[in-house]
Amino acid sequence: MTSTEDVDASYDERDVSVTGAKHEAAGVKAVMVSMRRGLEQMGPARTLAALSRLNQRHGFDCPGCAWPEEHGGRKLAEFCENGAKAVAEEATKRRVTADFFARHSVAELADKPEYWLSQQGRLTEPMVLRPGATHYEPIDWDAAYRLIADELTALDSPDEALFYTSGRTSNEAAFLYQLLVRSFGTNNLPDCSNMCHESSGTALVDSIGIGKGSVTVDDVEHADLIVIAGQNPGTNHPRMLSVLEKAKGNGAKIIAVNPLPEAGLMRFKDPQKVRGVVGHGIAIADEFVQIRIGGDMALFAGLGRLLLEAEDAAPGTIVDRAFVDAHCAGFDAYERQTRAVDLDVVAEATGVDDTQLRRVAAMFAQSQRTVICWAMGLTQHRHAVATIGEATNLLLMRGMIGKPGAGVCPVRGHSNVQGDRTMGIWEKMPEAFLAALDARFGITSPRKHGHDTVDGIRAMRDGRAKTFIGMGGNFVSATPDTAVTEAALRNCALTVQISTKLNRSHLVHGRTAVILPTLGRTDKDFQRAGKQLVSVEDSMSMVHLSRGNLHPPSDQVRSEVAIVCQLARTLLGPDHPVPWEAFNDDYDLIRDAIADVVPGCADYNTRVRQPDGFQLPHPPRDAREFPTHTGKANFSVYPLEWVPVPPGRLVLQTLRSHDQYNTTIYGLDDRYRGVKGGRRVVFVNPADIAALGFHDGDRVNLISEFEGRERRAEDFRIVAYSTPAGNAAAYYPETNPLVPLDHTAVRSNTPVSKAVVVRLESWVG
Ligand SMILES: Nc1nc2c(c(=O)[nH]1)N[C@H]1C(S)=C(S)[C@@H](COP(=O)(O)OP(=O)(O)OC[C@H]3O[C@@H](n4cnc5c(=O)[nH]c(N)nc54)[C@H](O)[C@@H]3O)O[C@H]1N2
Ligand SMILES: Nc1nc2c(c(=O)[nH]1)N[C@H]1C(S)=C(S)[C@@H](COP(=O)(O)OP(=O)(O)OC[C@H]3O[C@@H](n4cnc5c(=O)[nH]c(N)nc54)[C@H](O)[C@@H]3O)O[C@H]1N2
Ligand SMILES: [Mo]
Repeated sequence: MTSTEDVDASYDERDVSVTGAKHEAAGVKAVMVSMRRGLEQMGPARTLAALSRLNQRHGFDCPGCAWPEEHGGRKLAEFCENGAKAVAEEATKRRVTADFFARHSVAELADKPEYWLSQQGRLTEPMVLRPGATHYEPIDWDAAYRLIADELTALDSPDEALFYTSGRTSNEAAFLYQLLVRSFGTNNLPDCSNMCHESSGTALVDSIGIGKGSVTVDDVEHADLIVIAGQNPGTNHPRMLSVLEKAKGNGAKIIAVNPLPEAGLMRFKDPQKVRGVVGHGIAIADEFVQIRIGGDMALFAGLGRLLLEAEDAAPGTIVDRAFVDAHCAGFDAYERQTRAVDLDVVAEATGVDDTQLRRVAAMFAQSQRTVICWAMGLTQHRHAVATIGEATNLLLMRGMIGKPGAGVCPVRGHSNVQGDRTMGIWEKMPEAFLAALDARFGITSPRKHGHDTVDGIRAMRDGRAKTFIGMGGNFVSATPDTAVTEAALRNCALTVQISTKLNRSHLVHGRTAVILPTLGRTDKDFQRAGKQLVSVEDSMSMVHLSRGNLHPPSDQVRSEVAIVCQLARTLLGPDHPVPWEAFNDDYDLIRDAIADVVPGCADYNTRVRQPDGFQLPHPPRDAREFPTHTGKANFSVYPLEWVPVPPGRLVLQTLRSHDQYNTTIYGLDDRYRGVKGGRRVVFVNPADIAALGFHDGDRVNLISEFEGRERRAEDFRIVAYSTPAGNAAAYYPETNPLVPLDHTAVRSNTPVSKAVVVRLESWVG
């Protein structure tokens, strides 16, 4: 692609077409789609170079999801359709140059959809938008660091700056970034996890003392019962399907809990097997629980009651008394509350009939090794922390933690979101971590907790935060309440985005704005000491290396580590006790520092170089030790909550299509749900469509109602779809304007993106 023309990525939402939803995931079609996207973006040589190194021992970690690689005998192509799309998106040969920014004003680009923006290609040089200017112009690196450092130094307090992180950043870059931020003097480290699995972390720290999943791939493969609640693995964690297939081969039963009959949960065709190429693949779910949005806490509570009754009928068969007595606290209170659960309320909250509830309870009762997996369908609710606590209660009662084949499995999103947390990206890191950091470097980290994502938006809105720096991500489009967030960012003196690709966060900006182009996972990274490696941690606490092998988009693009080190030197001065220059030259030195500071990382450089890396400690998994405030695993007891549907309204969940990565839109086809050529659709139960006086295919506005205020998103095509009555679904980020900033999960402060009360109104074109 030459630099004098744009990539044609225009489309008309009027062309959206809707066919029947698919009931199986993957298969040959998936391979074809991934090859086509690779060839379009990268050409044949780069496609081969990239895909043959993806998730291999000497290759790079997939920038797709955080599901672990298979160890030992990896398949030649250990990737999936959506991993291949993630790679094509990053390794594309398309380029956004200074010339591109000269041709397009910021105002013009701000009118383009995210799809158009991300299709233009990789960012190639640092750019600045001066106060009042209409266009970005080039700036050299040193001048960019100086400009940012001057703005930061001019603040009344370091707490007036926000340092956001998205979850692709390597462990090395994340460790240095939080070190820079704390050296500067603030804990304002909001991250994408605040909008993602924060509720899982909060609930699990209460229940088992560590906010991470307790299972390995091997455990999932050897479980006899796997629950998949609020997760769409066929699209968002496709490599999980082959593990589920293996588990089924070993005799596991699978229960899918979801308002939608997602293709990957129903059937799966492994494209790497002949069986995947013909026929209808294998059935995944033995039991599909089509739950009402927000009904999961009631489901787990109802199952708890039925399990306690099963214990009464056959004492000693259900409750693992030895485990509960030795390792748990709060069982009595849990038992009292759970025996009193009203099964009529459970039926109302879940929409699940008594027969199915009892069938599911029997599956739990018969299981010797249960794993519960979940993702955003549980975490993005007002009562998310309580819901995850309730799911964990079921496992604790049955002694299903800290033994092979059983445990909790929050399936993470971004490929290194878990690692970033381990490295200190959190607005409230524990004292022990801060003390170790201070001791290692001779700095004094601030102790006052910082802003998370939602509080950070409030701070910018209210003028309490004036500088925003984003280490990756697309803050404007990923966060709730788009109008409020946009105004908040425009209220800043400076916004800086360290990015691989163009996105809307470059176009909704502070008085001055800077774009710093950076290397991605697939790019080669050379520093003074030679070729550098980085490391990442997957959803199951495995830490391993990632080595890019492609030529970077331009010689102007810097690694995240280099950007942090050079900014730190400019901001903190040459006498700062952290050896920024040496860290920049040789990432082994960063890993030595990580080994000294981060728990479980001793001997990091050696262990990360073992063929499959190493696993971080997890006391509940490793030794049935529970480092909670009671020193035991805690049953959690919260009042039962669910999401009733107000009359004439729908409860809307905002979710991902099969053709996007969060705010990066790969394409316009949600193949498994049968939507093609557009994204402004709303899936509604056919009975609701009729009751509300509409027809399939009508165009409507969505109006969200929260605490007396209305928010609007216009012109969506109604698609009749299988979802419980009263529920609806539409894609994120188009629906983020509807999600109220102040509607967040209790305790985790995660925006409630899966339960937005809306009414429909005819769209008048
Ligand atoms: N290809 C691709 N891969 C990705 C991503 C991507 O955008 N594209 N994003 C990455 C990230 S950051 C994340 S966090 C993960 C997200 O992975 P998921 O959590 O699978 O993503 P969502 O599309 O938000 O899907 C939520 C699922 O929960 C269901 N659900 C909604 N409400 C409820 C409820 O109340 N109860 C229950 N039981 N189910 C409910 C929805 O129907 C849907 O199936 O994927 C990661 N992987
Ligand atoms: N309504 C609604 N809102 C949601 C959600 C939802 O389900 N519904 N889900 C939430 C969830 S789970 C998440 S995780 C957040 C996601 O929030 P973010 O992580 O902020 O968003 P992404 O779309 O993943 O960010 C994409 C951008 O990251 C940059 N990028 C990609 N790779 C790299 C890299 O290697 N380095 C750097 N520096 N930059 C890179 C590119 O410029 C790209 O444009 O959104 C949340 N928002
Ligand atoms: Mo996420």
